[in-house]
Amino acid sequence: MPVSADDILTFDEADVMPSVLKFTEEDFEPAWAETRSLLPATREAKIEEGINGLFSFTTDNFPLLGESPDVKGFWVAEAVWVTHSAGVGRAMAEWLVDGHCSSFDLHECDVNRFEPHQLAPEYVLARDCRNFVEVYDILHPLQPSGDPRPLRTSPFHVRQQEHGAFFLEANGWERPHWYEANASLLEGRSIPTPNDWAARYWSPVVGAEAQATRETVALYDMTALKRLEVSGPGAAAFLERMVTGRVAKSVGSVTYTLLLDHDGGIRSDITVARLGRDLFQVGANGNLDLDWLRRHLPADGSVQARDITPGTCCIGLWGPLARKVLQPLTDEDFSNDGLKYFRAKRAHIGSVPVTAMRLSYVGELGWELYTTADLGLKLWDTLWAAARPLGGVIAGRGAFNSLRLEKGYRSFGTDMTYEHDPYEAGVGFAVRPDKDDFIGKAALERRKGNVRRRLTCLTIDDPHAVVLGKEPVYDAGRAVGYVTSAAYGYTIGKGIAYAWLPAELTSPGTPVRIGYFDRLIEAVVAEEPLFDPTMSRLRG
Ligand code: THG
Repeated sequence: MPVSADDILTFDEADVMPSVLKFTEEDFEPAWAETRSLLPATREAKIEEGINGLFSFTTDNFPLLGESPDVKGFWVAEAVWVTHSAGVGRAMAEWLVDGHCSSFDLHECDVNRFEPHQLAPEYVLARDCRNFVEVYDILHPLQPSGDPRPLRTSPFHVRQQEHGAFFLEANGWERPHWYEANASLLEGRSIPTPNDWAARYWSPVVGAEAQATRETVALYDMTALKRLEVSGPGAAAFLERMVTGRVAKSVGSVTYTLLLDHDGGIRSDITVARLGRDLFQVGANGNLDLDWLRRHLPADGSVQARDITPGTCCIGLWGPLARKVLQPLTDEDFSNDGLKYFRAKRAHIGSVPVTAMRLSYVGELGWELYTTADLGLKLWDTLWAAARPLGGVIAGRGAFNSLRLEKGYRSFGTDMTYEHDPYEAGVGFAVRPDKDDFIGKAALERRKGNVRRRLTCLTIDDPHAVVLGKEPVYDAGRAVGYVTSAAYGYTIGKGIAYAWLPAELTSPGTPVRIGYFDRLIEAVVAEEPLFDPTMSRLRG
């Protein structure tokens, strides 16, 4: 019986408490009848006193914590269940007193995390009602949340449907996980089948798409990647103060760098592209990155930050044949010297103006190609017409995830969070301790020599023993850490699991076990990255 937050009674109106409504016998009757049939002992019982208690549900089952974006100094701690209340109390106390919470990662609870569509009353009602039904179910980690869908569609959506895309949802976006039309790629390949649970929301086509990316070239829909624009005469100095790296470099530079909190914990890993003297494009992880930047904007109005994700789109064109596909479509020079690794420039691809950035989360030669949404389909069709005759493919997120784990690229929110610092997480290379002050610098200097746990690469020999993330890791029967992300590596021919482990267990060759349902899976610490450690693929 959903009750909208606006309709909750005040103390004055309520008989007992605002969260307790009147017991209505007719609503309880069906459940009571089932109870009596299941538990004979209750058949003689009667209800002496009934209450109708409110539960608070949110669209993602996490509470709403933090400072209002509109009213400075107005703090929220709502939708907190009794089971979480003590932890939330501690977290809020730390946050209010210290300005950040060092005990727990709160990014999933932050009241500012939502995308605009997630605040629509219809969306809230539909998702919350479903969450009420599923709250105690065992859900597969990839199980999509159902209606309302589809919500956000990239300009490529119609083509993706034509290719038999199996869609999952990412931040409201429909994103292909694999394409049924690629089933023909399976010929001549043997893709190992995972165990039953891991084989849900999976197809052997995922493996074929991953291998094909490394063999030829693939188009990936990267539209769901959060894009922010930071601009204005103060933009360069502002960003320098916010990030761990140097980003006020030449126009055309792209930098992989980190946002830290004041305690040195990782708030996000981002890419910063300088597209003009006073214009930067930030590849981010979510709405909280925009919120964090906005909270720190100089008061004089010399910098603006806005979300440009809606209204734009992105295709990742990656693989050894990427240059053969792209160069004939443009007058701009896309040779190795014409656009170096981690450089950006504007170009026309056929009739479509793009911003091209030479980087790749899948670890292959190629570019992220950004354009406005209206021209997205034209860009897709132009690239596809050029890629197809060369044996190119379109590929989905399943392949993407496997390839990025082979390359050892971390994913914020899964592999690393506010609870971890860059040295522990293996992204210390993105910190420039010699640069001027930035948020988190002092705290990080204190933490640097004190790495007691590490994000560690494990491999699994048994090809059927694919794990999914969040499983415990055991050393000699003792739980010592947990898996963050995992996938089968279709190039290296082994299972991959990244895990947080005590530093003393992180030397390559160390055997550990991963708890998976009632089993223990043998795994071993591996040297990373597992694929192309010399970067010959990316820099060639
Ligand atoms: N593309 C863009 N922005 C992004 C992502 C992206 N922002 C969010 C998220 N993804 C950031 N994650 C990464 C992770 C790794 C890399 C890029 C973005 C990467 N790393 C090189 C490496 O470690 O070898 C960087 C080397 C260097 O610093 O020169 O490419 O997918 N636009």
